[in-house]
Amino acid sequence: MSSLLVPARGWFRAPSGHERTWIGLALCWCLVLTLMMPFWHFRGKQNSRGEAYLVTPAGFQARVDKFIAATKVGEQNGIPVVSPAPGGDAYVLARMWSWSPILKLRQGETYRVHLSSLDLQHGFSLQPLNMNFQVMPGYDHVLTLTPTSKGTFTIVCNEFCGIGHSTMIGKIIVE
Ligand SMILES: [Cu+2]
Repeated sequence: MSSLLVPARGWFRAPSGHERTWIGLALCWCLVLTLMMPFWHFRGKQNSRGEAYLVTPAGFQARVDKFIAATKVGEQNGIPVVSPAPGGDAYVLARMWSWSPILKLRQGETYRVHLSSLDLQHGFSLQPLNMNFQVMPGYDHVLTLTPTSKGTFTIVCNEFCGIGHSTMIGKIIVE
């Protein structure tokens, strides 16, 4: 019952001793993490430069269709596999609930990877590297990307986008 009652006057005791130390440490760590966000923006090699352009979903779809027609080398589970030219443009289109096409890239080459969505907001999360970018309808977000290791990388959607969200899985293959 006591939790339903107003606490007695004078209940507050200012932190002291070890409690004060721990609050101080936690506060300092909050400040360090806050400063690391802008720091990694400039220092890290894993960040987007924020290059983005306005695009209509239909316009983006048309560019992706053209890209797939020009670079298709195969198909996996009905999703086209493409091999874009090193140094050139590549496209990944998000929609409920798939990523298309599957990119086949070469290690050490640089690509301009365009990301956009046909319907609503999705999250491009490249695993196991854990690189994360927002994918918005109406925006062509360009990542300048140079794969440094070979293998198969999975793209998972990390913005909840409906009933099929957890099955929204794409792929980038680096050879
Ligand atoms: Cu999604």
